[in-house]
Amino acid sequence: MVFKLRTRNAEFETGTFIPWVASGDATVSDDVACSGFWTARLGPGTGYIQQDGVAYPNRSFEIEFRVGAVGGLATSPLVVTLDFYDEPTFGQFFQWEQQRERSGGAYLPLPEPQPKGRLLRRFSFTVPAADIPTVGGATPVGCLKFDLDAGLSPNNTRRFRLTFSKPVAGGADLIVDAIHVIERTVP
Ligand SMILES: [Ca+2]
Repeated sequence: MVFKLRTRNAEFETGTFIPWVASGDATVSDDVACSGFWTARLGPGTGYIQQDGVAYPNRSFEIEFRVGAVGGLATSPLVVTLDFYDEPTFGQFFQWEQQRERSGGAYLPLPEPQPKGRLLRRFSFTVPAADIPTVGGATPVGCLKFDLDAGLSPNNTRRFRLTFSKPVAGGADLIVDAIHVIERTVP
């Protein structure tokens, strides 16, 4: 069996989002993290983070991550989606990412967010607000760890798009950290 870790900057320890793309109230923070020192932080409004990557067809996918609510009660769920696309090349989105990386992470306007290609399958999972533990104190803090079976990538899969979103404004900020997409060959 062959496995690959498909997310890049999975732990946010670069202190930047690159190559994640963030929208709305989403920051990279070193106040309180689930692992290491840095984490993605969503809130107080709505927001999401998203990453595109290479994926092969007919592989089994898992999503690992940690989540916590900083210093109070979560009132928003956390929604995870993993989309599989058939487009073999990266579009404007990826070129933008490369350009941003070369420029040292300088601000560039966000590109058109729609990926090229056809959506083949969507895996979606919601962590209810009531299940997200309140965390605080010295970093790293004890977040809730998930290990989701996201099923098989369909025929013609060439790329994934992973999104974590806080869809409801208000409540404690959510931290999401140590995000790994694991692709395995099926025995
Ligand atoms: Ca981290």
